[in-house]
Amino acid sequence: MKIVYDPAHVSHYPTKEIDKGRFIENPEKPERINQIKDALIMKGFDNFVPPSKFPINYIYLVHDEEYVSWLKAKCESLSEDEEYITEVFGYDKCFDTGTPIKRNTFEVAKRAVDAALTAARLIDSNNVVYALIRPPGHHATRGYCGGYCYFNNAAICAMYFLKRGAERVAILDLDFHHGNGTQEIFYDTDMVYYISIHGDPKYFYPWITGRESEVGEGPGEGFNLNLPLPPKADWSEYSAALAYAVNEIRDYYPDVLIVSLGFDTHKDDPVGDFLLTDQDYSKMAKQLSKLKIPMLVIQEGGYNPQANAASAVNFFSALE
Ligand code: SP5
Ligand code: ZN
Repeated sequence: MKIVYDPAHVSHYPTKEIDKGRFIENPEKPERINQIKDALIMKGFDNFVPPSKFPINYIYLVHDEEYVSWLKAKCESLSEDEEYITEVFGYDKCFDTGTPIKRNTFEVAKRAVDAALTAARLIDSNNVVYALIRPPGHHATRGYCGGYCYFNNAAICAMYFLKRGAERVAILDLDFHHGNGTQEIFYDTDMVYYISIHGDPKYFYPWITGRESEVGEGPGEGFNLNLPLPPKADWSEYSAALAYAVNEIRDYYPDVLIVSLGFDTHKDDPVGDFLLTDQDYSKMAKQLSKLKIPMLVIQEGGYNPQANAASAVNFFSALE
């Protein structure tokens, strides 16, 4: 399995966020994915590929130019250690106070897109490629950053596949949080089927999206599926939702499946609130392998570096 990884991600390192009016430590740290990389190497995965550069136009397939220029200008206005947290939504093109912007954020977020696109380009009719990237992407909407996400890596890759002639793309979002950005971007199309299993937004971020009643609109009606689970959901509840999702994907018969993979579903994750164990990630991968559809796996959340590493090793060992 090819793994696309770019060591330059370390130069985006948010340190804080505002949660319920207080500063807390920001968990979206470089160690999150470096520990995954080290553990995969230890396990014998050695097919690492550096990202190629792609033109900025790929980002415009998904994001508004106004948002992209705002983010770039904001980064350029900051000094080395300055960390900008949104003050007024709408004036700032960021929808929460958990997504700090630093001087290198634009550059690193762009490089994550490049790594994801490099992985997408490596997809052929019968393989799995893993984009081991940060910052994550699934909360980023067309016009806003948020939820530690700046560019929607998975959505940009879906557009890439459509441009390259795919007729149908499925996105299975397994991060603990609902991918409000990805849902929004493809809400009105039947060419991308977005399916997400996540903590019920009645209790968890992003609060305002992720309900079962959100089914898509216009031609997209029926091509958006939310499977919210209660707090402390374990493998018995999770696997039932996953089996349902896998059946939906099989019936849709996409040319490619993009998996937005977050390990914040792990029982030891400090942000998520499910109870999945290390072993459950092997079972998860086995269910997905049955599909026999080319699979682009894109890293989203997961905030306990050790749990991330164990989960990733089990997931990718079971896929191979
Ligand atoms: C990509 C991704 O996983 N983004 C998640 C963003 C979640 N941000 C808000 C988290 C607020 C949680 N506050 C509770 C602190 C628990 N100790
Ligand atoms: Zn998450």
